[in-house]
Amino acid sequence: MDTTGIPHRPGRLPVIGDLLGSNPRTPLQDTLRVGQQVGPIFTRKIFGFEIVFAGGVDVVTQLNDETKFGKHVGLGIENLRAVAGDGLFTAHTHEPNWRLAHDILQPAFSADAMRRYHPVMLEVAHELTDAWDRASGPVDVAADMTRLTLETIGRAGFGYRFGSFERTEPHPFVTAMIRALRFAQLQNVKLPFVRRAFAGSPAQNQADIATMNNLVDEVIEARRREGGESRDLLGLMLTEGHPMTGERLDPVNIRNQAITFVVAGHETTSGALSFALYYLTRNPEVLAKARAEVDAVWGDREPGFGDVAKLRYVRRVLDEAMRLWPTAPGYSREAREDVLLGGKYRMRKGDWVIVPLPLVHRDPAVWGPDPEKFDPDRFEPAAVKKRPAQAYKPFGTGERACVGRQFALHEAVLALGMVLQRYDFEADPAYELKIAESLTLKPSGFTVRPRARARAKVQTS
Ligand code: MNH
Repeated sequence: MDTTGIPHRPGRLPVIGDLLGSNPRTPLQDTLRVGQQVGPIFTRKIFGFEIVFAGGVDVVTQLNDETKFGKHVGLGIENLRAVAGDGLFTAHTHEPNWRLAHDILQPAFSADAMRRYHPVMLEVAHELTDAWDRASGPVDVAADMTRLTLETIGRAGFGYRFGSFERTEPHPFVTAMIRALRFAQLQNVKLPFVRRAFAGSPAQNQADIATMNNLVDEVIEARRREGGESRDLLGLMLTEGHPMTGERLDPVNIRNQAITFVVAGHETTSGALSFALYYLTRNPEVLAKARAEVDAVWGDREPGFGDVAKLRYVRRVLDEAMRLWPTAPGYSREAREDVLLGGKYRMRKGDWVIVPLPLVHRDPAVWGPDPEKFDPDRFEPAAVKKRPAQAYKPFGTGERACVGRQFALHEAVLALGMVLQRYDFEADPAYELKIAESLTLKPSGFTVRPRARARAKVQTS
């Protein structure tokens, strides 16, 4: 798009542009720094390749208008098509498979479906607490939350056990997935030697994609052989047609969806849980309040399906953690027609901009003078009602927003409630929050020492 007049970081250089302010390991955090310095609409340019970002609530309200803008599949997401093809997350909205899969899979995220997933989620949460009961020292929070969420989507979605809590090394699928995602993301790095140093070789990438495809194909084959009535994600994809036309998903698309759901269905939730626990250990009064809620609502009982949504304060803790560190940290919006961005900058049909969510979620015009402060009360219903609707978008926007939102929230509130019910946490007071960026965000190197609470004799049925 025509970027004339859009502000950028001071000190932009000829040829390399803003390269000196950028680290290939922390593109998002670099972008936040620029946005906080330069303003709600800005560009970053590296070697003649210039990207427009919009982080103010006003301009994002314009961008989230579905009549004027839609999801743009570009940059990192476009690169991911090598891994996930036309799966839901990486599909262009105009590809017929997007609507087809969206409509077929919607029932997998209904309230009824959540009720069916609850026992599975509970079983996996118990595997986490079993592991923490046995732990003699500090546990790596992000690693264990990743075990929890991977295991949950594997079992609830596909009836597949990764065995995450029995392994010391990650499942081969996970190793391949992490490398393939990094490879895809780093294809945007403009300096070839830097790209190769961080991303690994194309041959390795081909092998990684094959590893992922092979496992998914095996799981699908096994289900086809065994049949069964399961109405999980895989069951719906294999047996259901479109509710209106009866059209079915083709086998290649089913594989793309399977990889999409495993990837999209665990990293983000795991990061959200990890940040929530981080903020709980840093804010003792918040932790006390959250625990008091769990004790009052659940007591020592094992939570049933209906008990999870009753943890309103625990949910606010998660909401607030995802405000500061939305683990899917942004999305792109593409103009459906010629428009003026922010009333000033000309966008032609097809031009696109990136919305870095941590900037939107810190806009002082909406979030007040101290947006960095962790305060779950920001999500009390009255406070939410006072804010513009577009000020908080951790699950994206419009028809391409997250389908897995209810799944993630049920899983995360359940797991957080269970660890609050069961443990006191001792965290290293010297730990300083360090954010690891991949496709998603996670606190890196954050550990806690979980100790069984004196009163906790939680009944297990
Ligand atoms: Mn999820 C899309 C965030 C959990 C499956 N997800 C999105 C988008 C955001 C997002 C943001 C929109 C991206 C874009 O516009 O380009 N998702 C999250 C967060 C969590 C999360 C913050 C957890 C916390 N997501 C989940 C879970 C699943 C899932 C769990 C599956 C079980 N998400 C998806 C899929 C899409 C998506 C599939 C793509 C939907 C579509 O475009 O039709």
